Amino acid sequence: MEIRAAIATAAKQPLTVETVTLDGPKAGEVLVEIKATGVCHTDEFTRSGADPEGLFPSILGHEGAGIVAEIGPEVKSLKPGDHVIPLYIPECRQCEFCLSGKTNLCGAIRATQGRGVMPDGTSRFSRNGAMIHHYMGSSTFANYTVVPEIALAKIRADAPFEKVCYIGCGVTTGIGAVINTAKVEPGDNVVVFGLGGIGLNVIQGARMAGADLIIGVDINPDKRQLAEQFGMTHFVNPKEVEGDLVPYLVSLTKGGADYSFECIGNTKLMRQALECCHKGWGTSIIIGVAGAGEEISTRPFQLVTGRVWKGSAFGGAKSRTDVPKIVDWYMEGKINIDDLITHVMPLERINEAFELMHKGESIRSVIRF
Ligand code: NAD
Ligand code: AHE
Ligand code: ZN
Repeated sequence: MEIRAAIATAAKQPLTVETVTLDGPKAGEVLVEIKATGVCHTDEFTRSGADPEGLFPSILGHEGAGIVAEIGPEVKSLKPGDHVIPLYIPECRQCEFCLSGKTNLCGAIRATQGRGVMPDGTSRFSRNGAMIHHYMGSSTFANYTVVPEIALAKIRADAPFEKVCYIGCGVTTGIGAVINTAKVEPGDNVVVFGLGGIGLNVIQGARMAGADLIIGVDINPDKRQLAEQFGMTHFVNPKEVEGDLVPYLVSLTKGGADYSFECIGNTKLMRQALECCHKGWGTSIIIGVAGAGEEISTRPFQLVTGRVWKGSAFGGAKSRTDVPKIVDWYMEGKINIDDLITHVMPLERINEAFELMHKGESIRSVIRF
């Protein structure tokens, strides 16, 4: 079939919205009509050329929601008409990772996903006969996409696509990092580096968990008001701090954070996020994605003296199991998504979403098909 998609033709180039050929679903695959998709900083990370796994040409986007249009052979858990959210971390419930109970990183199709193809090693997307890569197993910057059955969460039919698409990455990543990865408890002090589409959800999760101090760190003072609305108790602009940021944060938390979260992708800030943690137990969660070749460092003494470095992908959420529950939380008014979606636009204007992100003027831009 002919579809409309935004193509990342080469690193650093604007996306081009074109007609693309999409082959139908093969065994274990599902054709999804995408109704809405958010634009996450990770899409920009890959578009920029910083992603060591970045492939071109490709159809980016991994924060979508839509309707099952057709199922391939052997698909059992979904039928046409079901409402779904594509999952860049699937949940096969059979692999070593899923069965371990220790991680949400399903290993069933990660290798082919990283090569920009479906599990059988081929792509469903092409243009003038030339193959276009899939992205993160999702490719939601298109009005139709093909996704493996194990990478789709079935959600309730009354949930609005242009809101719950954000659960496909940012909401789950931020809230999940607090609840699943850090396991923040009432009274904990939390420091959040980066108050964008992820960091504000970390703040929302920290408030839900009953954190005491919720300190937000960002160089953009315009992020302050929304962060306070979501539960931030103190705002720190590093540009306004005299001297080093780390001792300032340790002093503000009276000894160091119980938990810190890096939601930017800056390795220098990852170090600061670790070192502002409390001696003996403070844990720092890396959420931000850093570019090819970048490495983190600290004095080993920081770990010897009890600080802990952890990472979190998709908020540690078991995707097919947890995403429908988070959609329920939204529908029951337990979490706020609406105020984080600052811009809605058609696919043809998708490059504006990246410009708004760069100017620091958006939290989430959503493409509505
Ligand atoms: P965003 O652009 O919405 O937000 C980034 C924020 O960081 C902005 O508010 C910006 O002002 C702030 N910032 C930038 N440089 C800073 C600095 N030097 N000091 C303090 N603040 C600074 O991005 P996002 O969509 O929230 O994504 C954040 C990061 O999380 C990205 O690296 C993204 O790739 C990553 N991410 C990871 C996962 C995961 O599962 N681990 C999921 C989604 C996104
Ligand atoms: N391809 C990059 C890593 C990108 C990355 O870390 N992705 C996160 C999700 S970001 C969503 O916005 C993730 O879940 N990673 C787990 C995984 O298996 O990819 C690189 O550095 O190679
Ligand atoms: Zn994302």
